Amino acid sequence: MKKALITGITGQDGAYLAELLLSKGYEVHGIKRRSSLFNTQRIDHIYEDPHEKNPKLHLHYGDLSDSTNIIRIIQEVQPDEIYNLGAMSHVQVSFEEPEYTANVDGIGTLRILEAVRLLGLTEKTRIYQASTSELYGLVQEVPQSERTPFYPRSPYAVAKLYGYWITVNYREAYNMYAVNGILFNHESPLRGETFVTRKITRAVARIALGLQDKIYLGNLDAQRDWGHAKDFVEAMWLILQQETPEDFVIATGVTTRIREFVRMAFAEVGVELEFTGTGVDEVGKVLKCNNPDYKLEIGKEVVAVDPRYFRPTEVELLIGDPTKSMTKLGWKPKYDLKALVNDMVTSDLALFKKDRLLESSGHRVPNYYE
Ligand code: NDP
Ligand code: GDR
Repeated sequence: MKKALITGITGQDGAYLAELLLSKGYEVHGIKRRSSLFNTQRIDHIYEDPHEKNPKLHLHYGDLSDSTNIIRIIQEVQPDEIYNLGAMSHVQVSFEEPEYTANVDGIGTLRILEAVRLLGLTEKTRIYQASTSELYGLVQEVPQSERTPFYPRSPYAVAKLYGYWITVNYREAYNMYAVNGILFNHESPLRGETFVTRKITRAVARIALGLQDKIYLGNLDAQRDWGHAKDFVEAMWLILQQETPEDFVIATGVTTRIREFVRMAFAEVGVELEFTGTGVDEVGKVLKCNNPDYKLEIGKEVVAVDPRYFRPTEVELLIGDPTKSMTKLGWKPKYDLKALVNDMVTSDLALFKKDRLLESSGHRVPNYYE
């Protein structure tokens, strides 16, 4: 039985990857951070009582900023595969926490590689580094492939640039199976609530159910190549199963503006939007409401722009070229953007119908604004 260690197992990708590896018969170990409240909601459904015989999923307390902790866990687990998914992953927050981001996303990667080397596991342990399309930053060429030059545009992307190159360097210097998956944006019902897609699908569900009036967003013109996280974790696994270690771009090859994602999400609840105005004065209003369950007034303003969500430096256009992963890995996504949006809105509607029920029976349900 193969053993895998996942950093960031409590995050979106960690949860889907853990599920995938368990289904393939792996023993899965994950690193979770200590927090003052339970933080394992995304994996609770696959976590067994540790007192049961032979559990297949094991959790270890740890942090990518703590090298002794990382060394100890890797020594104990002796993993065949490490998926380094742990990171301060929010681009805008990285402008507010640049040093922490560099430590965890940049040096954290070095800590994993160096632990494997120091423990004499270079031949046994394969390492996957969660690299990102944010490395491309300011557009150099489109579509972006494994050969496109990098131009990072945020402290997050600069930290990930270090993670990318230190992974390449350890592969070349020590002959390790250490590889980068350069993944374009991927989303799901498990996506963190402050990333734009989930912020939108949550708001659409809440507005349709009468729990919220409108959503405030930042740059509506940015373009992203969005896939489904379920498809993308399959690619992570494939990248570690090759004969020779190589880096791969994982993307759908289709790009869409934020505004269009908003339109598609509202369409899922039968609401047609009309956008008027430009820049900070742009608004989205209800043009038609075709679903009798959701009584939204025609002309109601449901989308507005708030400049606090603008970034000091923005990545305007991402569109990936997945040719190499499709030909060499045989990887092909099952979800297109419409199916992704449908999955997310359906899930958020179910979530907030429960909230509405609680509210209607007198319980106070908190909302989290970002
Ligand atoms: P999430 O933000 O959902 O999850 C991040 C995970 O990292 C969480 O488990 C988090 O723990 C953990 N983490 C944060 N800080 C630390 C730390 N100091 N030490 C150990 N663990 C830490 O991200 P995703 O699942 O979306 O992304 C997974 C990885 O892939 C990240 O590295 C991200 O940068 C990268 N990536 C993501 C893409 C995407 O579109 N989703 C695209 C390309 C790359 P906690 O739950 O306690 O916060
Ligand atoms: P991104 O994702 O920065 O691409 O990083 P995010 O969803 O945060 O932003 C995408 C684009 O939407 C614009 N935007 C907004 N973004 C947020 N979060 N909130 C808003 O209100 C808003 N309005 C407009 C942004 O300006 C941006 O252009 C994600 C993360 O998962 C990274 O960890 C990962 O590496 C990259 O994807 C690939």
